[in-house]
Amino acid sequence: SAATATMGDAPDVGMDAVQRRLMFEDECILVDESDNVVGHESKYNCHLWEKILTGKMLHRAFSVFLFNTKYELLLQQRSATKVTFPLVWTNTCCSHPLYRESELISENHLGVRNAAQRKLWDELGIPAEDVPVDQFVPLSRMLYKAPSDGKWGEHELDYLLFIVRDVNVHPNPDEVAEAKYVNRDQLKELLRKADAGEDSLKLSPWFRLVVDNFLFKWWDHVEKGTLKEVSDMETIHKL
Ligand code: DMA
Ligand code: MN
Repeated sequence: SAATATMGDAPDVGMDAVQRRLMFEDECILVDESDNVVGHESKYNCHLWEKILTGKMLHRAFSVFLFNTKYELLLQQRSATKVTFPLVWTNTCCSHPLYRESELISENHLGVRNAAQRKLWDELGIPAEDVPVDQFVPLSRMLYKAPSDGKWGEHELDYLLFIVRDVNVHPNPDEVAEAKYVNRDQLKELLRKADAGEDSLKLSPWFRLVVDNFLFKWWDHVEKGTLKEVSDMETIHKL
């Protein structure tokens, strides 16, 4: 239980109340390396590095990349109160489909699409009607593991979802410190600064993996309107 897990656990005492609630309420979907559902586990346990090291906490996640019709990508800086990866810059929105009927639907990846729509509203105040579930283009899946600070980390099978829409954005300060659109040159400048350690700018490890492996080639297809041609939902990239 929550009480047992946190009892006498000094580092959790300072955990933000909103984030703590999500840590225990959100039930993540455990998968094997082929993305078969094998169980479920609290968001809290899924992100404890000590448990991740057992290899039993691999869970399903998604990363949304939202472009406006000028083909600029919306980025967010995670809030200071996030338990994992606070204040890092990353793609538009990331989270987990939850262990509930509406988010477990495998047909056409509808469960992951529903979760993406839910979290775009939660994190960025983007209304559901601005991001219809059929407008997400699932491009691929990647498997990665990354430590955060202290006792936290990620081990995820991450669905990469692209969407091109002009939307209303009202960031939720519990989740997002800042949100901004970037074109390719502005993103390259951000990458340069992060690499040089300038302005204490940090990028999330999963965003970095997508940038280094896929993003610029997929951006061409965003601009040409040919994203569906490069979608490959058969391969799971182990990065
Ligand atoms: C988890 O994101 C998913 C990825 C791809 C890192 P998160 O830590 O932002 O999850 P949540 O928004 O549910 O806290
Ligand atoms: Mn996760």
